Amino acid sequence: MTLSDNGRIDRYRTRTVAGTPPIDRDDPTVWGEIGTPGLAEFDDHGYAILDGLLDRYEVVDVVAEIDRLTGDPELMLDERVILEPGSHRVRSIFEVHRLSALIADLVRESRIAGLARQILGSEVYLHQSRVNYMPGFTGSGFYWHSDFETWHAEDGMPAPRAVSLSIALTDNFPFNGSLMVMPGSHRTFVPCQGETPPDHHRESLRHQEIGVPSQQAITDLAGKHGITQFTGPAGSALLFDSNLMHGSAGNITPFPRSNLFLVFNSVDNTLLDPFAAPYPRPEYLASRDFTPLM
Ligand code: 6CS
Ligand code: FE
Repeated sequence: MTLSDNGRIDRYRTRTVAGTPPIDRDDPTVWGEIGTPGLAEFDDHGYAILDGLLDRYEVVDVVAEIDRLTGDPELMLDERVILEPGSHRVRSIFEVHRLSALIADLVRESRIAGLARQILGSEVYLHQSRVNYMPGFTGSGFYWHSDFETWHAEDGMPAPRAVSLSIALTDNFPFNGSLMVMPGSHRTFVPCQGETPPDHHRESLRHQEIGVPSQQAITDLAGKHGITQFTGPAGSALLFDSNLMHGSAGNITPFPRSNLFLVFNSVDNTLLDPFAAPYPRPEYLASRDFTPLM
């Protein structure tokens, strides 16, 4: 246990100048009843695949909603829209639950928010929502990272008591940039070397350079846990722990890949000041409205 720069006890110290070795996570993964079907596996692997979470009609509705958003020229000037590096194509749109009533309603449904409540053993609120697009031919990937490392350092999330749900809106093949995960890696916290510069967060969403683990740490984790990939038809989903090591390669196929990404945090794990950044990121990346989803 060490102290963060502003003197708080910090069990997940990261972004130091010199770098520090990986540590065992001392928080649980499943905070609810472990006896609930499927939760023991989630606890072991740090993720679960949900086949057919949305049916094909629901996928069509969500995709139409997102096409409406990307077709809105005014929204394209909004800071919530992140473009691909070196192009004008949309990479991510954040806060989609505020831009779309259909998505807001979907998030609250018990088959969605209820999953997070079961794992986190408490009421939950939405920490972040986004749509990620990986266009065909030119889609660039996301380098290996733990989401919790960023949320802790830059958003002030105290503990890895959050889960992400990535709902496939297109088919995910092994060859169109689908997400790779290291099963079981959620039990290890990998601190990243290098202080967080001010105002880097938008660039980091295009191409992450701060908050990336060392090649040695990735090599060790991959050697211990191996790598698997989430593939499946549109409507299937991946539910994963906030500290699971994951990443994706680019997409040179003609088949685009998009997903709706929702992050649920426990109401008992609400954000503080950042643990390793000069100031908090904007609310469209890290909500400070902690109202439970009902
Ligand atoms: O910024 C975020 O909240 C998430 N996105 C990226 C590209 N990295 C950190 C975290 O997963
Ligand atoms: Fe991520």
